[in-house]
Amino acid sequence: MFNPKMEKMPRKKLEELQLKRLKKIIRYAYDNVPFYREKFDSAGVKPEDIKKLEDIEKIPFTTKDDLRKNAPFGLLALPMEEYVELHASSGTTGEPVTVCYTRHDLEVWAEVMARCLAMAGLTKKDIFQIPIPYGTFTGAFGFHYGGQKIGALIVPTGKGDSERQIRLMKYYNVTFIAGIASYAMHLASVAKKMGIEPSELSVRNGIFGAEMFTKEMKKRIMETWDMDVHDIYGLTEMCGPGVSADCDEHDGLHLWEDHFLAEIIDPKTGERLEKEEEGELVLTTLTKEGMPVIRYRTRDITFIYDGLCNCGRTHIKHAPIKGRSDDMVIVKGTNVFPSQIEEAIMKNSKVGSEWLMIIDKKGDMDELIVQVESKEKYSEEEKKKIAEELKKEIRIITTLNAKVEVLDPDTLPRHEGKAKRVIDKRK
Ligand code: DLL
Repeated sequence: MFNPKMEKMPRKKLEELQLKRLKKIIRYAYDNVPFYREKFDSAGVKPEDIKKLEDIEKIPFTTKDDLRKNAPFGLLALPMEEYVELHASSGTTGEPVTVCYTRHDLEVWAEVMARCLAMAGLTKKDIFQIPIPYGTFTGAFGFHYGGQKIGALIVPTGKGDSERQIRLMKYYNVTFIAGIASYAMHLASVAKKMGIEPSELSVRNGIFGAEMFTKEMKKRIMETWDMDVHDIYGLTEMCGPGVSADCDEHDGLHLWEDHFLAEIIDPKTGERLEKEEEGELVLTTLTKEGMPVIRYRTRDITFIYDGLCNCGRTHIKHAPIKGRSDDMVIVKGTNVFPSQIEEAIMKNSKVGSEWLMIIDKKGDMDELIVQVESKEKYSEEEKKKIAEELKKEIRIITTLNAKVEVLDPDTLPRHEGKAKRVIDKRK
């Protein structure tokens, strides 16, 4: 563990610390950010009304729209000269959101990232490759700062050029990689084309996130690379990657509660849900001084586990993110998450790792088309057989009758950033 004292802190002490920090951050946001003062005032709540953790429910939510309307610098709590770095969200769902960090904020980010990386097995003996663009996207810098804090040797290969990534991985005997889940599979297929078996490289651990990836995809990455795979979650609004990650139990992600306060709400009513109940994750930064974010609606769907983890860490765990509530599509009145489609198709050993779901209208009816690459080039007859198998599995998981098209390898578009899996032509 990177910080055993904090990671194993007894629950009672951890909750006392959270309450102390919550009171402080609410007061701080009220006094220093006009947006929060107005928001709290219009809801008739004052900082002194926060007496216990549950009192956070009295405070209104903050949404991505609020952050956009006040972008780029409208939510800063301190004078400009206090800030040393800026990042922005990837803008997958619209205008990017900008966040500014003070030195203290960067220090907290490095700390939570170091905890996640150590949990995934990173040590100072590792050679750690970061094949993520270094830019306004938070990914690369988060892994970089956390890796440096641990003392690993970082190989900052940055953006793109997959062949170069593989060449350098081999040349430097890289032992640990980080990145975006779908890119790990893309790198593996590039390595194979170069005549290199990914499992024969020295990479033994990987940590991936930034997009939903199912258990099935995780298993594929593990097998293809012969490495252990950890899931890491985060979002620009909180810091970037580093909010949570999974331990060696591989059953849920520990969320660093000394820095983030988590709630799960019903996305429709906004009401607070109990542990084990699935809903939208709402997060509050407890220690951010540059740009505190209070009761932020992440749109990410998950649930919080009840009970403590066998690994000894006391911080709560949440289930792997099922998807974003805005990723959910309604097809013929049925709610479908891309993760359900991925779960259904990745079970089939003949399909590759690239896939796409397209929703269209056929007359008045919705039509769900799933395109998926096969692992190898198959005959038309064989492809039809695979399509039938996939169709059956999709029906079991979603109840929907999809049209499945099995395509040859390397036909679907590749992504160096987050994968785009859904095209809704009805919009
Ligand atoms: O994607 C931060 C990040 C970089 C996390 C690298 C992990 C690794 P944003 O661009 O602001 O930040 O996007 C945040 O990505 O609200 C989720 O919807 C999604 N996301 C992030 N991690 C995961 C994950 C980065 N492990 C948005 N599983 C979040 C599923 C994830 N979705």
